Amino acid sequence: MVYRLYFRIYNRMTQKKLQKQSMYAEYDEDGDGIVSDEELSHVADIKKLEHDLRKQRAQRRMATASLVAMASFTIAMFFVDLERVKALADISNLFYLTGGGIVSVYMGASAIMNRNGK
Ligand SMILES: [Ca+2]
Repeated sequence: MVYRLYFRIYNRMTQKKLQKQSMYAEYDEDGDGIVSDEELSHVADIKKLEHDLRKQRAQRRMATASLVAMASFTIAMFFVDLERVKALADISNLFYLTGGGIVSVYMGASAIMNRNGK
């Protein structure tokens, strides 16, 4: 009984509160100003999730940029004279193949990840 009371007092004394506008405030899930052990244990999961989201966003941007580049290249070809288009034919073929490859790999990978529930 005395031990339990002592433990509660000790617990209250050692509880660490966050300073104002702390960078760790985002880990305080219930907003009581204290990051508990349980909340700290979620930090690794949150960090991994944020990392995955950043990676997905970068991949999506890359695929979008490839689509936009291919579209604008195609539109630009209408305003270039025929000799230059013929001269660029080899390069533009590779350009379309790699652009299409990037987009199709992105779509395939996101479809597989959705199926796996990740
Ligand atoms: Ca808390």
